[in-house]
Amino acid sequence: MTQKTCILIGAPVDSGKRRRGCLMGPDAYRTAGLAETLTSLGYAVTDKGNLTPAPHENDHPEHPVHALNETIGWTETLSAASQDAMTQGLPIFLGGDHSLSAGTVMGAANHAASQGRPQFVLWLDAHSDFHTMESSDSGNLHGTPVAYFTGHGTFEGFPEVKNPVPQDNVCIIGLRSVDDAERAALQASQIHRHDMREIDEHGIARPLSAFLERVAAANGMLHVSLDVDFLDPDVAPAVGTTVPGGATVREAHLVMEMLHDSGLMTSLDLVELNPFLDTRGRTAKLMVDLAASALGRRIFDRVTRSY
Ligand code: HAR
Ligand code: MN
Ligand code: MN
Ligand code: MN
Repeated sequence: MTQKTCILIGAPVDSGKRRRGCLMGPDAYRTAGLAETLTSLGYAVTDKGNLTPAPHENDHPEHPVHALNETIGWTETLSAASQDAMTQGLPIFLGGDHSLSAGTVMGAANHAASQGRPQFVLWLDAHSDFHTMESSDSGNLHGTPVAYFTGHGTFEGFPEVKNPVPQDNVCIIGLRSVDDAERAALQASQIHRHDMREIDEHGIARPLSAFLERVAAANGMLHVSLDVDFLDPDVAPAVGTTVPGGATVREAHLVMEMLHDSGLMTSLDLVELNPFLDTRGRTAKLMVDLAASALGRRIFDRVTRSY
């Protein structure tokens, strides 16, 4: 059997919002032992180091959209890197704020299209990130990538989205902070959305299984985007946009374990980690543990019933 390859790609994107610190994310994941952990699980691991944004015009500090040109530069870099890495193994993007997913998902979707396969996206987040540049009050582009890669809104200046991900192929789990304009747009969309109220009532496995069955039935490729704020801030404090009432450690691990069992995940983003806000690396370590679960680490063997 050929050894599976994980490709680590550092995406120190810090342009998607005003509070700084996500640029330290990739090195925090390295310090927390991501590569060593994946190697111990039997993967061949390649670390491509940290990327830089494509050349771009300087940003105007008064522009209502924060660091627009820098984010456009990142989208160009990351879409190319993502499409390329998809031919070499399973890319894991070490963020960086969530604006990076504009590029990573677009690159994955371009690759999927070249294979004649549909692209699906699992978005694990407190937020829906479905603003357009026009609807965003904050002007923070980390609140917009889902709109971008589904082809909703114009996104002038950004690379053209040649293979938009169909709304029906996107599933958001963990929602508990959605702005009014986003809510209206989401309700008019085909995006599958599962808020924390639903998770509380019915558990997290139900919507995830239903989604994974659809991905499998369509022979789809699956990009998973894990935002630190999907997790409850009590267990994952290192994020600028904490929202109380998030996923527990076990809920998050269950999602990752089910992803591994499904064999469907083809690319992964780890986003919004702000190591400047962490306490002794606990959030970075939890994110590494979650990635390990998604790639096959088991604490308990369900077949032999032994540790
Ligand atoms: N909806 C808010 C805004 O657009 C907050 C968006 C926060 N996004 C992230 N990633 N932190 O989910 O400004
Ligand atoms: Mn997000
Ligand atoms: Mn979020
Ligand atoms: Mn659904």
